[in-house]
Amino acid sequence: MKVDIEKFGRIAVITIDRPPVNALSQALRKLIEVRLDEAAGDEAVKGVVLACAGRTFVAGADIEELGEVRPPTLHAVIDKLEALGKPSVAALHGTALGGGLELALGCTFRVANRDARLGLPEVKLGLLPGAGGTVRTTYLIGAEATLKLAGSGNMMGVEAAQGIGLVDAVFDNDLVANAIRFLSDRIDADDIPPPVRHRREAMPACDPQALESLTAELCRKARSSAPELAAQSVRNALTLSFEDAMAEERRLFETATQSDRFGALRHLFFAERAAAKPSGDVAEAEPRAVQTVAVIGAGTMGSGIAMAFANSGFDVIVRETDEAALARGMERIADTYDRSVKRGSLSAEEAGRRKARIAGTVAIADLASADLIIEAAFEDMAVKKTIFAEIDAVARQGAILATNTSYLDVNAIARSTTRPADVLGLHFFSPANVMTLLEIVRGDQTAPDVLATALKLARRLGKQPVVVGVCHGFVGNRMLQARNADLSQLILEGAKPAQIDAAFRAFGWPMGPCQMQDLAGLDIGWRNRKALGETDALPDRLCELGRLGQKAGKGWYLYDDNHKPQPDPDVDAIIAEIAEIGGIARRAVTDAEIIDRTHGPMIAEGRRILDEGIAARSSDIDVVWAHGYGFPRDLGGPMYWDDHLRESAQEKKKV
Ligand code: T1G
Repeated sequence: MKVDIEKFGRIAVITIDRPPVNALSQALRKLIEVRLDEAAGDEAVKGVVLACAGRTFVAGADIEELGEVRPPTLHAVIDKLEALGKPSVAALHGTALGGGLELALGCTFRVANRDARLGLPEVKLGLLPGAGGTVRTTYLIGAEATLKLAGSGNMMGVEAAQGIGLVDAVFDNDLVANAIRFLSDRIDADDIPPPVRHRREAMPACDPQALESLTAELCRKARSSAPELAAQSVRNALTLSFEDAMAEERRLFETATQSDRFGALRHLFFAERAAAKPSGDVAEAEPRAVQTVAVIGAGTMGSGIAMAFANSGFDVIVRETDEAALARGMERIADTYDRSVKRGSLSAEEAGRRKARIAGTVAIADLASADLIIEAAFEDMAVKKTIFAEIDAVARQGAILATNTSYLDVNAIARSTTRPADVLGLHFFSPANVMTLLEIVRGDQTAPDVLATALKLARRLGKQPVVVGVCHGFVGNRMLQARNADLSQLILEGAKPAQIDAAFRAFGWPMGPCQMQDLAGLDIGWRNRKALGETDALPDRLCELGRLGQKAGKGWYLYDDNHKPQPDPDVDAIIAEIAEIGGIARRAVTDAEIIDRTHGPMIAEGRRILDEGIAARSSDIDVVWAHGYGFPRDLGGPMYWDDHLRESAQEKKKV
């Protein structure tokens, strides 16, 4: 880690260098202060360029150190930068995020590489910017634009940033040289604005009502109240003095860093990166090259997987057994892209490029050129073994053969080929072109370079990978079965479906288990139980009565034309009848009991999964649940919640 200073005539260039992302640790802040003092004290220096080495400008404060106030604070460094008494320019490349953007706001100007991006992602950690990001930014670009940035945590491109005055110039290359020239020209033209803290008068006007509705929308999208923090601080920037607004921002920030929510979100931040990083023999292995991907099956999963790869620039071949099925699959893909274009989330040109990357075929021989073949056929072991024997016969040497199975034994599938080392599971979650989780199922014989390839593919697909071992349902679905195992009993004892779903939503889930089963179709569980020779009287009865869920207009609930779930007295009658047959006395069931009897077994199953080595880390399980099942991120994942938050939540309930 170092901070260099070099003079180019009257301009001093200070270069920050702390791989991998120039995160602002306490030690780094000290080194920056030393260089700022040097520049301030050198009469020959008339201007300062602040740049970074490596792949990005400062990507924020060091998240590891957040919550510990260790001088010099970032505030102090930015204040020193502003008080240089000489104009300065931040030269932005990569991702200038959080404290990095705040540092840049301490400069007179900001210039950037055309492909750079800026953001205030603190909200994704349950925080708000803590070093002027809601105050100086509001002065520069206005309250609404600031809240959009700080309340969503999304990154912004530099053209857009320049359009709202966050960036003063954009360059295609030679960033530092251009920054030096930019600053020199401004000095020569005596065109130097005051520090950002003094630009409040020029602040764009703001409609308070628009701010309120934007805040509500941001909280809804985030499924969290965290955006409220940034909104409050932006409002302070409009009404308080700079000093008071900054003091309030600092107070809100320090309080937020002590919250359970921040602890949970920081846990997930590092857990996601740990899960994605190759380790052991996989870290030593060289990933194989993959450009052409074949997908077997063009149903819901197959078409979603095909789009996921096409969206990331791969060439895709979709194979179905007959022309009619292939046509349906290709039509499903085209319709999905057309809907995205209609919604405005994708340009017609980009949709055309993505569609053009997906070819269809019924000839298994056409898969011979594929680097990776993913089977997404019917969830039946005999069907999968037949398919793998077929593709084993045509696939080129070195091709990777993957199954998208949600539950089945990947080792048994691998044994149906002559190349078990090339076989693994790639368990996508539906819709595969949207959901971020990818369970990478490592078979007993899967080669390390095949795992390394899968991890590299996940990054290119923008997926969150978790490597899991082979067992029925791997990590997520195995624990989901445990979570729902007592559901019928709870309902027969007295907890209605609507109460259970409401208790889950109050916990933070986007949807409860009964509504989720209606959405997916009750017949999925019914088919699985029959395949295993098991019964579950209540949902079995619903299925026998054709109450298969939302697609049938009724399941646990009755559905109106807008698919809105309504409690159904007929279901209450079915519950009462089956409870009576089973001699189950009905009683009031508390929400706490509902959570205990669903989340308890799920977490116990997670502990068994760890003991069996199916998951390498407890935090991997949290990542599976946060990305694949909507476990509330503010609670860190099921294992983190059980280890750190469950007791205190129960204590709070007792008060
Ligand atoms: N602090 C510490 N480590 C960080 C870090 C950070 N801010 N950002 C990344 N890392 C580590 C990460 O753990 C990984 O480590 C390596 O860098 C590569 O990261 C006062 C309080 C910048 C877009 O939230 O979004 O500023 O695993 O795998 O995919 O108001 O990292 O290699 O050991 O993610 O290329 C606000 C978080 C902080 C940005 C790059 N900033 N980082 O993505 O690499 S709070 C953020 C990212 C703050 C101020 C507040 C991404 C990235 P390892 P990576 P990437």
